[in-house]
Amino acid sequence: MSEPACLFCKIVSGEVPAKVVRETARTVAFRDINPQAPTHVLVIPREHHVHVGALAAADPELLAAVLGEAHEVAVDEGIAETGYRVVFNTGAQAGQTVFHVHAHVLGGRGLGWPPG
Ligand code: IU
Repeated sequence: MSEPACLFCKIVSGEVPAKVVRETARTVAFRDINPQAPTHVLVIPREHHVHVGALAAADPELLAAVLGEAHEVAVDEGIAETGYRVVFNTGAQAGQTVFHVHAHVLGGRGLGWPPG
């Protein structure tokens, strides 16, 4: 289940290059092209789902796998103990610009609250 016009589906297929840091049978994690923190990695399911709500409804086990990989990225990056944030921007008003669900894993600096 991939969408031909979807940028992140093209990263999954290898058609568009990305700095991949972790891969599993169902997920891919790669560095964000415009990092907002010293660690900024995106974790995506290989399957196309538009946002976290759609993924939760269609395949909760896959959502759990995405979250598990987000933590493994934090471990690999050495930020699991100091602290990190997992963000799903969901919908245009929340800042979602790529409509293939992705977990932002952010850390390596102090992160303000509330977010902007
Ligand atoms: P958003 O939550 O949908 O706004 O996040 C999309 C992210 O995808 C954003 O942080 C971009 O910098 C990132 N990104 C990328 O890593 N590679 C790309 O080719 C494109 C966007 I377009």
